[in-house]
Amino acid sequence: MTTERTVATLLAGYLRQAGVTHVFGYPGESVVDFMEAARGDGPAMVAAVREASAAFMAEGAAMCTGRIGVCLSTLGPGSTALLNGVASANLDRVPLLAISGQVDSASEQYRTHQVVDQGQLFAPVTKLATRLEPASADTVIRKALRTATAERPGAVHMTVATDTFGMSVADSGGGGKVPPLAPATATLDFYGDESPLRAARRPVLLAGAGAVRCGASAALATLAEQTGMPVVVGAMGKGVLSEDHPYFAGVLDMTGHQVIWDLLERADLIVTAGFDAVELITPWQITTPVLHVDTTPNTDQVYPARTEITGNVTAALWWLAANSGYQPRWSLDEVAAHRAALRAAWQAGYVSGRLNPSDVVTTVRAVAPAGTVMTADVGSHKLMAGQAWTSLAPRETLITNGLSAMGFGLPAAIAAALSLPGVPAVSMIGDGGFAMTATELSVAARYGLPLVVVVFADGSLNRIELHQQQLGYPLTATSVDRTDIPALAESLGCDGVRVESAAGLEKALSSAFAARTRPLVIEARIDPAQYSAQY
Ligand SMILES: Cc1ncc(C[n+]2csc(CCOP(=O)(O)OP(=O)(O)O)c2C)c(N)n1
Ligand SMILES: [Mg+2]
Repeated sequence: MTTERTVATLLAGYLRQAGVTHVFGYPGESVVDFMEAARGDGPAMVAAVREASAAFMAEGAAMCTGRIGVCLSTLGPGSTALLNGVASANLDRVPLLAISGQVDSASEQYRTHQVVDQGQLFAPVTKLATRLEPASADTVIRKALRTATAERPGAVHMTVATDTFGMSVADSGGGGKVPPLAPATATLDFYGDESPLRAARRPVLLAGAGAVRCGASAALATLAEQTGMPVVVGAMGKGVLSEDHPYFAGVLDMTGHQVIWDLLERADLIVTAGFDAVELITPWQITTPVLHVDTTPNTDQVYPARTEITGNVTAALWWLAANSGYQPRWSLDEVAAHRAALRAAWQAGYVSGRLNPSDVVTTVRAVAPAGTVMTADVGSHKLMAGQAWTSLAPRETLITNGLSAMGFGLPAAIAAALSLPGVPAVSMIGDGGFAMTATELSVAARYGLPLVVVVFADGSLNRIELHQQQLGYPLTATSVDRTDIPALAESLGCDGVRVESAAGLEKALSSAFAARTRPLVIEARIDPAQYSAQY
């Protein structure tokens, strides 16, 4: 039996079934039929201030929920604006479906007004750039969902001509049902003879976003405890081992990174657990042997590995726990001493009596309730927050390290607050990234989100300024024009406050996580000396 429906209702229905609650986008004539189809039973359309932010919102929603994120734009100027966030999700290995309209199919081959070849535009920054046609829509939607979510996940772009949305589709032959959208649950493939972990005396675990996707927290903690292995995590795997765990050993390539690289260099084996090369900032220069454990083979070859275990990361870690002996390799005192050295590294350059970047992170962490989702933007503040923020569970810290595009932090926090009602959300962003996305605050205000936005106001694009200084160049184009951030926030429907000391910040935060219906924006006037000392 076949049922008649339109391409637009078919697509909206598939998204609902895939657990998508929001489509983040910006309207245009070409997509109003889809927006109308989604209006009734959802997913709900959230209008961002610009498409670039909509794509980051979709990425943030996917990161915190584990489900595919969806963003929507019109043709041409809309789709080109969407590009950055789509590339971001792809490089961050986050499942994302980006949908853009296109002129009517009859005129697409010759019209010039607002027409770009979106297939070519998105091909290099997606796993798949496809288009919906009525005859194959049912299959192509499933293909898009499965491609975006299959390991390693990433972005899929879909072009839909204006007239196509309203056309009837025949849903037949087992269509209409979403395919599996998660990593395989139990398979394991072994490459190389023996697990080198049995013989290792100073092994270290290096966990990443793949461990989060496979839900590997319990297996990771058990393996670490049983074999006495310190656990380093990539920035996008933060929280996969609770950072108050005695075997937690820090975040790779965030502030204080040399202490972590020294630990990895001194180890006699690195056991990766869903660690992905996109979680690196510095090149891999150490020669410690690696046992590669991931959902995919070691095709990047950023590090050589003679043994690979591929499949579900959780299953691989349980297998290793059962087959690696019970002899603790590191004592808890040794791991604690390492953590103390790491803490000293991210505190280095602390200036008493000033508002240091580390103060901002630790002060907010101290008052943020358990379960708070924290998003960071990109710059010096990200490196500090990535290390100094204590993550207690996976998907609570949203950081981009693939494309590492400024403009991610605020939209991602808005999406987290929308996707997880009742869950506190805080965004830590630089004044440069804030300037790029500040008007999105009106979206947070529109929905009455109790979001806390902390702007690290140092008057500079600090990360780039430090680089200019190191090269001995005069500072050029790296200052950030001072704005009255609280006044700007209030004009966008938020509360705003400026602080210049840790005590002032504590006061501003005193009711920040209480029941509120307006976002709170805190301009934290920091002294960036700590960044310079650590560069
Ligand atoms: C979209 C984009 N443009 C440029 C860069 C390069 N970049 C990396 S960090 C940085 C400085 C960010 O400044 P700010 O937001 O003030 O954060 P801070 O470094 O001062 O903490 C820049 C320009 C980038 N990552 N993304
Ligand atoms: Mg700055």
